[in-house]
Amino acid sequence: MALSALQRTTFLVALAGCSTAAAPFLDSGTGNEPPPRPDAPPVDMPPPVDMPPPVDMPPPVDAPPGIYSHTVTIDGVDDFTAVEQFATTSNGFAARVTWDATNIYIAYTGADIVPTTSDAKQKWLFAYVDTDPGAATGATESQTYNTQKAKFPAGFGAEFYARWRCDATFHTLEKHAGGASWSTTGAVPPASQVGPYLEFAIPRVAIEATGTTIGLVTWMINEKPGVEGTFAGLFQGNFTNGYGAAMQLTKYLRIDLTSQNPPNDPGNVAP
Ligand SMILES: [Ca+2]
Ligand SMILES: [Ca+2]
Repeated sequence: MALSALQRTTFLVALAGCSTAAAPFLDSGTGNEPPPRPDAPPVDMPPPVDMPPPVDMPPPVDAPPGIYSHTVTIDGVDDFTAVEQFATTSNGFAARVTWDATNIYIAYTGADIVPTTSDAKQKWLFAYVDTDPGAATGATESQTYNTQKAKFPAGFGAEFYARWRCDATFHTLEKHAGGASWSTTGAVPPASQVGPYLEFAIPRVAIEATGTTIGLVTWMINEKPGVEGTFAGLFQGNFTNGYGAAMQLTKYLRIDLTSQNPPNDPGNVAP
């Protein structure tokens, strides 16, 4: 339908009112400003301000070293590395130790780890832990098995120990309860044994280890009457294998949780 003249006018005014792009120049009133020329060049945008060049980071100067950490999978497969290996007081037995933010990992190899070994129900692997080495706290001697125990090295006082019975049917985490008393905790260390290889983890939370160092001593015993013996101690030369009514240990592994040094670094031998 054709628009009437009045309708067309209203429609065009409405269009003009809506337009901004075509808004006419409005004199501000001074009358001195020349109207912009239709071909006035666009106002130049200021040139972009150059971003300042990246400041070179200064090279690290004596940057703090990383800390040593290695997570082991408890699956019966040996995944310890060369720097985590330790000779023991027995030629046929080797120890492995490493750690991460969550656990201390310990492994042993040797014929008596095989559950069918003779006297398997009377052979044990012990791992005693000092959560504050040097602080003169905790037990100065191990728990007695039959007639044997160990006396700890200077500076080592145990708060906990893990024990593994070589028939592979029993292992626990024990807590020092004062004097010669120990009590079994509810934390059973994850462990896996395959043939002559045993690996287990001691959760740092289970031993209430909140400091930056942890002391560790490990060894094995046979508690069978008549053939009692103490052997396979961590660190070759720690003690002389044999019957140990009070076997004097002379060395422990001092784990420094803030150090980049690997487990078998000579600096970790204490005292
Ligand atoms: Ca493993
Ligand atoms: Ca202690």
